[in-house]
Amino acid sequence: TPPVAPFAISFDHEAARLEPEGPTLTRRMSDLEGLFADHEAWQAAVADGDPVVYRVQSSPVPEVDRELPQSITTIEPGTTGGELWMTKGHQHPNHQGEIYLGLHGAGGLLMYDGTRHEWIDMAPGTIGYIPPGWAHRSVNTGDEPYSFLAVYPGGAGHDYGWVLEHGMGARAYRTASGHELRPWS
Ligand code: S6P
Ligand code: ZN
Repeated sequence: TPPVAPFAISFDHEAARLEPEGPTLTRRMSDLEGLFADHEAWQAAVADGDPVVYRVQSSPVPEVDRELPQSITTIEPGTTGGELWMTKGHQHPNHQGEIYLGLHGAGGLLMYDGTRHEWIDMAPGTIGYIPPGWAHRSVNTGDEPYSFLAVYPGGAGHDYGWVLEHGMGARAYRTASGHELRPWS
């Protein structure tokens, strides 16, 4: 793929959209198999309408080495077996860093390096830094959609199997007063 020519991307903060548009990815509950601790609650949610859990909308910068793609993820509010709705989570196989910028709603950025986990509360204006080698998952901790902008190296790659194999170190649950992290189960 040849490098793209310079171009302007309009960042519609209110709508949480990038224009021009590249690919949009929609993840439904059925796409999150094996990720929630409560498998029966997950199955019930799939059977009960298989709701959209999150969408990822990208600008047209390709995911290839040395390019710098961006995307906006919007996670719907909800819980499954008490566990807050979240992204699948992945590791970058080439161990490259990434930044997230909170746009709307309340969320969390859970990171795990295979030994330790870290959590960053994400609000509009928060930049969450993901260092190389830390798997990352985003969580909606609020009761409205949570959106953030991600900027990442095009050659980073996305390893989803890593999370299935190693977990994320902790899980985020809804509580009466907000949310809490519990040890991985
Ligand atoms: C890409 C970046 C995000 C996620 C998106 C969805 O490196 O971290 O754009 O892809 O938030 O999460 P996931 O885990 O399904 O890719
Ligand atoms: Zn990433």
